[in-house]
Amino acid sequence: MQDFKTVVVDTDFLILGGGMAACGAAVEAAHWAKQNGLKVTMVDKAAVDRSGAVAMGLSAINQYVGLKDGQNTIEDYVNYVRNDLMGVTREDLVANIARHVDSSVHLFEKWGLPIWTDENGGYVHEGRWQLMINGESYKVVVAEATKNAIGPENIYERVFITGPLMDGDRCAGAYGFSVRENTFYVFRSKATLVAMGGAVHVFKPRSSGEGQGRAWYPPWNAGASAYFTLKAGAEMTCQEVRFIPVRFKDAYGPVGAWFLLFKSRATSALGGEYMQERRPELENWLPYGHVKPVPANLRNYLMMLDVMEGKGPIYMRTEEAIKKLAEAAPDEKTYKKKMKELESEAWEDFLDMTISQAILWAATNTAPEEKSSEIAAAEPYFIGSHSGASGAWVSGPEDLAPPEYFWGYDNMSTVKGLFCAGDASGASSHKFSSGSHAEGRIAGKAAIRYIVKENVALPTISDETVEALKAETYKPIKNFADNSASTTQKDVNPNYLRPKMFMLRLQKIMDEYAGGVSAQFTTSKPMLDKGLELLTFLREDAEKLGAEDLHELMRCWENVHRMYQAEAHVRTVLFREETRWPGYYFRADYPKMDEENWHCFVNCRFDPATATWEMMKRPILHLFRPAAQAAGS
Ligand code: SFD
Ligand code: AMP
Repeated sequence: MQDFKTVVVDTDFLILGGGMAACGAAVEAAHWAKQNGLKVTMVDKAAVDRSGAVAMGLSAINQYVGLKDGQNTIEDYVNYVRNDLMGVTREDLVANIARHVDSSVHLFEKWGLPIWTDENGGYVHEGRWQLMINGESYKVVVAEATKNAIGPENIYERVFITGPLMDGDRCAGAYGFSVRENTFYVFRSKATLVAMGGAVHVFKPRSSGEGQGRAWYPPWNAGASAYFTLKAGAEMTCQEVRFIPVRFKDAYGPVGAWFLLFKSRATSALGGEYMQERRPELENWLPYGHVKPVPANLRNYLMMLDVMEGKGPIYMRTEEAIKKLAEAAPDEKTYKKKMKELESEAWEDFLDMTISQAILWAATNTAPEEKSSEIAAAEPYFIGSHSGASGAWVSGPEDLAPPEYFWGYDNMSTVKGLFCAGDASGASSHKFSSGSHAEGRIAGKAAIRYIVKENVALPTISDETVEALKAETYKPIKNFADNSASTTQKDVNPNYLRPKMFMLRLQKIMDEYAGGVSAQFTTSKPMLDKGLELLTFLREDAEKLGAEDLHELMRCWENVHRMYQAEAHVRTVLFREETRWPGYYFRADYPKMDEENWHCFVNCRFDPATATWEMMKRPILHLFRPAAQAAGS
């Protein structure tokens, strides 16, 4: 086996990840750090310019409250989020993000992001909360501001974070490895922010075989946030709340612009509009069945009912929507011009953020103004920033959070010195790219305050600890190097398991037992129990992962991270004995919502010392009017 050198980096505030939340944290923390003579360091497994979910760009900013123009109030946003999550939301966290998100959007614009404006200079809205952008360079713009704020010399790119560095009960940094060089990194810090995104490819994707690797959310967000916080011993929340997005089938193009901007209908192959025809079903999910917009999972559910009755494929009626919008034109010439404009907007929507969808349209001779496109419910994702809610249980802001939700510093997890934001923090959905950036800013400021106020010192980490973490990190390299010569076919070896096979096994377990696509998103106690048993064997076999090179080493650890996310999910779905989010998953043995017993958060904690899990209920406390009411789209 090769030699791997060890580099120890000392910093005050360590930011893990280089995505939207991380970049928000960096710009805000840089300001406060400068005033206090502190150092801020960022570590990303990729290159910040094009890392994370916004790598390809985006075509909309999905959270803009518009407080400046009095368009909406914070309470409006909280109501919208609470309703969309079937009542399960930390209102203090959502409100805190909502009151800061507009300023992140204004910063993006100042830094050079083109936001569409109308003839009066106002922002063009996609829907009530969403703004249209020319977003192909969104991430580059946000990254540039980050580099300017903390200095490129403080950004470590292509360094994969493996796990947390602990100093007793506080988080004191992280360790990981370069995916390009033989270097093991130990980052010692006074405060650490986890912002390494959500988890993709925990479940078997619809795109397997020929389309393997394709997904809606980025496959390189592989559960590092969940692993890190679990391994640090932090309490986690909403681990059952996976997100199933409806997407253009096979290339995962988002649907928001079609439903909201183009005002398209989705119909079954027979022409029926499930959102109308199936409306009576919503009565079974009150009060949430009555709110506007209909919660995302219930929209999914109504579509799934059509699919289960054999009425598929389901189509986004793009040609109908485009023609309807153009028909408002007063004459033929304006009509033609409008048609061209809409056609280019339709392509731009995907070229800005999901290029593979535009390629699929081209490959299948699809002109959206002429032909409908199939849509389908995708496989489950773990993402605290969109319409899922999984993540760490974090402290709310002092002025809004009730005592049950407050323990000192905004966005600090239940572990001292460990902060979380974006996909990494839970129960505060619908923050998207802009809200994640804003939440990063909130967490970044709080982390600096924590360092200064608590006068935190750098930890002492023994050489033995460093050597043990290093040996654990590179074990897959050793497994492979020691054993690969014993067989002629490197993939087949009794002494190690390559990461791809490991991932396929994890995905199969989750798909079949935890309610994936091929199980029609349905599971039950016996299925979950069996899934847990199989996950136990998988955990044993994780010791035998083998990596041929540094790239495969990253793949090994990504899959270990996914496995922990999977177990947290299975245990939480098992604990919550009801079906609260039909359309995300169904408990066949508890097919109804049970407000009396389960109007609560389900939290869990992994004890790293004993490798045991603890499950608990936490109360949902309302800060705003809890009435289920129209919140608008
Ligand atoms: O319409 C490690 N999102 C959308 N948000 C919007 O505001 N508008 C849209 O139009 C959106 N759409 C959309 C979106 C996402 C995707 C993939 C598509 C379309 C195709 C959602 C947002 O992008 C999302 O909510 C935020 O980006 C979340 O921010 P954050 O910071 O929680 O995650 P990140 O940006 O993905 O960054 C994660 C970072 O972690 C790094 N990382 N670093 C070190 N070690 C490890 N082990 C690591 N693992 C991960 C990553 O490299 C990255 O830097 S629409 O469809 O909804
Ligand atoms: P998506 O493209 O599905 O990620 O959605 C982008 C934004 O539009 C998110 O804020 C969604 O919640 C919202 N959205 C998507 N479809 C609908 C719909 N049919 N009704 C209301 N809001 C929607």
